[in-house]
Amino acid sequence: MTFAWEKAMMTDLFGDRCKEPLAEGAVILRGFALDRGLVDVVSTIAKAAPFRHMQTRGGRQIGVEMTNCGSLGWVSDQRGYRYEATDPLTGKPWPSMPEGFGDLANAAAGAAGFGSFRPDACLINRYAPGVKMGLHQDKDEAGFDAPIVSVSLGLPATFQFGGIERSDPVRRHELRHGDVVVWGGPARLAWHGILTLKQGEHPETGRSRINLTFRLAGYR
Ligand code: MD3
Ligand code: FE
Repeated sequence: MTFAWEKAMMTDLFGDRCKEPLAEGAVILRGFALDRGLVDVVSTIAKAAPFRHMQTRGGRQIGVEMTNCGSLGWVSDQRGYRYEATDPLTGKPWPSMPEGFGDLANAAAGAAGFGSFRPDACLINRYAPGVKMGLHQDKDEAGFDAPIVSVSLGLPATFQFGGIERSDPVRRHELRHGDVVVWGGPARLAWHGILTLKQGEHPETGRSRINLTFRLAGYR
């Protein structure tokens, strides 16, 4: 539970020097997710809903390994992309959203200047060295009013961030362990991707990068 006064204090206490504006509606909160034990929580979730390579509509395997928590999870298979309440691998509901995850996403949205954010979906992506995520837009959600909050853990990655048009120029930013990015308003439908992950080893995640993406995927 986060009280309104707590949220206001956290918003103030997270210094402006840790905030890097990317574009209108998009800001990096450097180190916002440090020291919250998130990697251990991801391990617990992955015991119930293992990381897996999903398939694309065209029958190809996605290089990033994925799982989800929350009432909705992002899935991809030969029928396409969508959100589902059930994990197709286990036939069970996705693990529930840990309170610490929801509170972190809400606090990050607040620090970025957005109002109350209670995501129903957390997609968990795992990248091994050599894996990338090509430029795309996130358009599988029921609405685009809410922001998206993303949390980077483990090995650093180069994030590509463009504009609303596929042909808009793209800028690169390094995302490191503990960084949080909040995307909303005019940035919500921006094209984005992750360049091929470089080799490396991180004390908390080993030879991998983990990204948590919090979304309001269903209808309110
Ligand atoms: C900008 N994930 O899962 S997070 C994705 O690091 C995804 O795993 C990347 O793109 C990753 O869809 C990037 C940063 C991110 C997430 C959503 C966005 C940036 C965004 C939505 C709109 C604009
Ligand atoms: Fe995306």
